[in-house]
Amino acid sequence: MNTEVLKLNKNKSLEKHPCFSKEASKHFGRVHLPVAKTCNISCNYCHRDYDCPNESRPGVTSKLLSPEDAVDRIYEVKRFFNDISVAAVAGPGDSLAEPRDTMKTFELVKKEFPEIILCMSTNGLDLAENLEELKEREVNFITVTLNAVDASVAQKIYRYANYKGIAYTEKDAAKLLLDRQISGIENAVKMGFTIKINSVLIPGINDFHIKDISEKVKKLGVYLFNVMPMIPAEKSYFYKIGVKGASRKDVVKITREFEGINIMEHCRQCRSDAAGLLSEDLSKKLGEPEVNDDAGKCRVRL
Ligand code: CLF
Ligand code: SF4
Repeated sequence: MNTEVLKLNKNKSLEKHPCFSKEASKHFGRVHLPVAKTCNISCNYCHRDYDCPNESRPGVTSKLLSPEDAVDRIYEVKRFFNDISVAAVAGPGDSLAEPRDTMKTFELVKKEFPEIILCMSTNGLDLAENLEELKEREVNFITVTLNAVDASVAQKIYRYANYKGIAYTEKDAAKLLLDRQISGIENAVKMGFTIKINSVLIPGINDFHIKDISEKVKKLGVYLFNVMPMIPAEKSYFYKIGVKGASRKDVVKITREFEGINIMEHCRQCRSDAAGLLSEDLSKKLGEPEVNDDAGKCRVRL
């Protein structure tokens, strides 16, 4: 495909992606497919009885789906709202902690719904090594949750990281995660993916550092920057030690001065099984997801 056609396709997709375009969010919906069961890191604002707060409101239970169920889920959602332009994997664990189900899901969805845009969110630890496969599966939009660009700040946010079978803790975990995240983002931009960065605003932990994150991601060629106020998850480490949540107002106060990067202002901090328009989550209309043994729990990848 020549560059012009590629550019045109990219812009066309952007115009239809409800998260990457505020205008699109008025007309088009997304469906999240909760197939990612495990996680490869430990964030201090997370508790594993809850959905991943990186892309979901904590405190809600999701049904885990198999890749085959995920296709059925799209048919089900489309019965209520047909203008679903995007299908995404966004938890409840990390999409790439065990990439097999995530990749299979993208493959099956693309086969059944070739017109649907594929999207994925990840903490970025295992991103770089999965980019080729994501490209092959035509996943054009990726979100990376990047909560710090300095290891001393990251160390306060993450407890450990499991990478290629080795468990890292403390500063080693923070350094490794940062290194993998930056290299994943850099390579993804080079390969033509459209990248959004989510940063969770954690009062007293990284609020003074959000500007540094924005400067770094600007340099990396990221398309969109989304700062999300932390919603304290009960039982999480931060909750236990009394770290307070942030508000939308706090986000606006920090981001309104930022220049040279697109700032997302319409994020809904969706559940990992969210569906429909961003403004009206259909997952509630579809009824409480049937609870299975794994419901709502994302496990650590060992
Ligand atoms: Fe889902 Fe995220 Fe893709 Fe959108 S959500 S994986 S980019 S399709 Fe959107 Fe929801 Fe905000 Fe995420 S409103 S939490 S930014
Ligand atoms: Fe962090 Fe993993 Fe929890 Fe998501 S599921 S918030 S990446 S620990």
